[in-house]
Amino acid sequence: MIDLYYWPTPNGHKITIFLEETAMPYTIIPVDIGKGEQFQPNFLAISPNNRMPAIVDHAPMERGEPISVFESGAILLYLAEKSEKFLPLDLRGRTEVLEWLFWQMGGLGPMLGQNHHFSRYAPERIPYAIDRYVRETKRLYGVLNTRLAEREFLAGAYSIADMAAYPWVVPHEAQGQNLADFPHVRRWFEAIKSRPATIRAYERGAAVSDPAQAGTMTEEARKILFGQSAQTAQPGGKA
Ligand SMILES: N[C@@H](CCC(=O)N[C@@H](CS)C(=O)NCC(=O)O)C(=O)O
Repeated sequence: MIDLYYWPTPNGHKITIFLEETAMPYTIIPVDIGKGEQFQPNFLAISPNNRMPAIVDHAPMERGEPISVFESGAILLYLAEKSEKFLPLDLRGRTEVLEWLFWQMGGLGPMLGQNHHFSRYAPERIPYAIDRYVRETKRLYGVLNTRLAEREFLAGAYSIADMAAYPWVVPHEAQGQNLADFPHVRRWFEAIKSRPATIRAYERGAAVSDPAQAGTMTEEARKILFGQSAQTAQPGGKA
């Protein structure tokens, strides 16, 4: 019913976690971003920002033509509304989940992404950039820790906000973070990690690409991922 355009990165894992939790039937369509498959015209037609994840729902609630969705936050929201799961229906509960969902989309994800870039992938070591993003990561982990000090999950019951944030905390060591400094994050992290759906989601990812390769990058992948320009997202365009 759902085609998931996917590669096992933090943003990809968010969606398999949701789909495994809800047991919605889905088919993974691998998009090997290190090989440039995100520039294929059929993918750009549904994801014009040349980023995965994206989905196509072949059985939308209103019936009719399939609906495609790009951006992991929009996908989680779409799937939560469709399944009526992991997003409260009441105004206050829903608003809280959306706050933390958007906090992840605008803060935790992009900042930790820059941390990964400068700590792991940049061809030269730039201490200022590493320090800036490791510090910002620490600040965001602090926000998460304070939020989780008095509640089990980010907003009410386990929700799409937690599913969005969790995969970004998985590589905490590579981000220069020690969970011993953030005990409430650690408790939350271990609880989500041990959920059967999370385990299945990461197994699905491992079947698509060997997790031992995560964090390594070929020269070809480096050029494709870090050499993009205004022309890159044109159909047929490449870095
Ligand atoms: N804001 C987007 C970010 C998605 C994103 O950055 N995806 C990366 C992998 S984690 C990607 O597809 N990169 C391909 C590229 O850079 O060309 C979301 O939340 O879906």
